Amino acid sequence: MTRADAPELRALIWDVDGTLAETERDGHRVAFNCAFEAEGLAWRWDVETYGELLKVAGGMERLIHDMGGRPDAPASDVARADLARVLHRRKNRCYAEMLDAQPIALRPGVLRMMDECGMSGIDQAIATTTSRGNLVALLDASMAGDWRSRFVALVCAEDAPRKKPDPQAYRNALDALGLDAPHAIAVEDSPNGLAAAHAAGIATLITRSVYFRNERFDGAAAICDDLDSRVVWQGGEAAHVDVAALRALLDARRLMTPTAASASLQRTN
Ligand code: XBP
Ligand code: MG
Repeated sequence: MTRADAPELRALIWDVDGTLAETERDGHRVAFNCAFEAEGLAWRWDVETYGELLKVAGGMERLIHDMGGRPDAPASDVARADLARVLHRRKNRCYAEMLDAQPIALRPGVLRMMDECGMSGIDQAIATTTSRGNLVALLDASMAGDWRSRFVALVCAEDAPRKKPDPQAYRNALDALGLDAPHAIAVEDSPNGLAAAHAAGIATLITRSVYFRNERFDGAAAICDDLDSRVVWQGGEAAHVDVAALRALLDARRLMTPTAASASLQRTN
């Protein structure tokens, strides 16, 4: 396939937690601890423990998973689910209050790339495992102006209840964009997110968040430490992520055999 007949890049689909901002370590984790305290529980999730728990996608699911290892958790599944609901609701309130009091900054290059996509006619959508309320709390606090108008679709937990690594959120985003997968790139930070986008057939740019600095991310289309840093893909690299780099990595991917496309892109620095 030549450059001329390669499908054009038409949309960027953004993950939220860990990708737009470091919301896991500094936001959700702290808010879960706030909820434990508010509900009179001595449970606390430190930075390292929470990193392990991130293997479980979804805050509610994470709570229930964690209760499995706690002798002081309710005994029955029903009672655990009830407590998880109470804690999760409280956690989301704590999260919104925290962000309102002290916004978490967007990661380097995120706003620049959103602006560049807007200027280049590349549509944007959100595909996240978190709730719409949490997304709104984050972006109301961290982005000036009418941020909603930047996105064709906001696909959140309410729209895609099957959490990543299930591809539901990404498939819904493609439907809303009216696009086939080869016209889109996903921006992700986690193995579950990469697996979800991959299963939807979408090439994925990994921007490593603090919790996933040392993951292998086999099958990623490109990897960077953040969008303002050097980005590498199979057969190319650029000093930072921009629209030209996104187009180049998509083109490079189309020329590849399936084996090369799923190969690992490890750090060379
Ligand atoms: C990240 C998640 C979420 C958040 C917490 O989602 O897995 O569960 O940790 O949010 P993504 P909730 O990376 O897809 O944005 O408590 O609302 O689940
Ligand atoms: Mg994420």
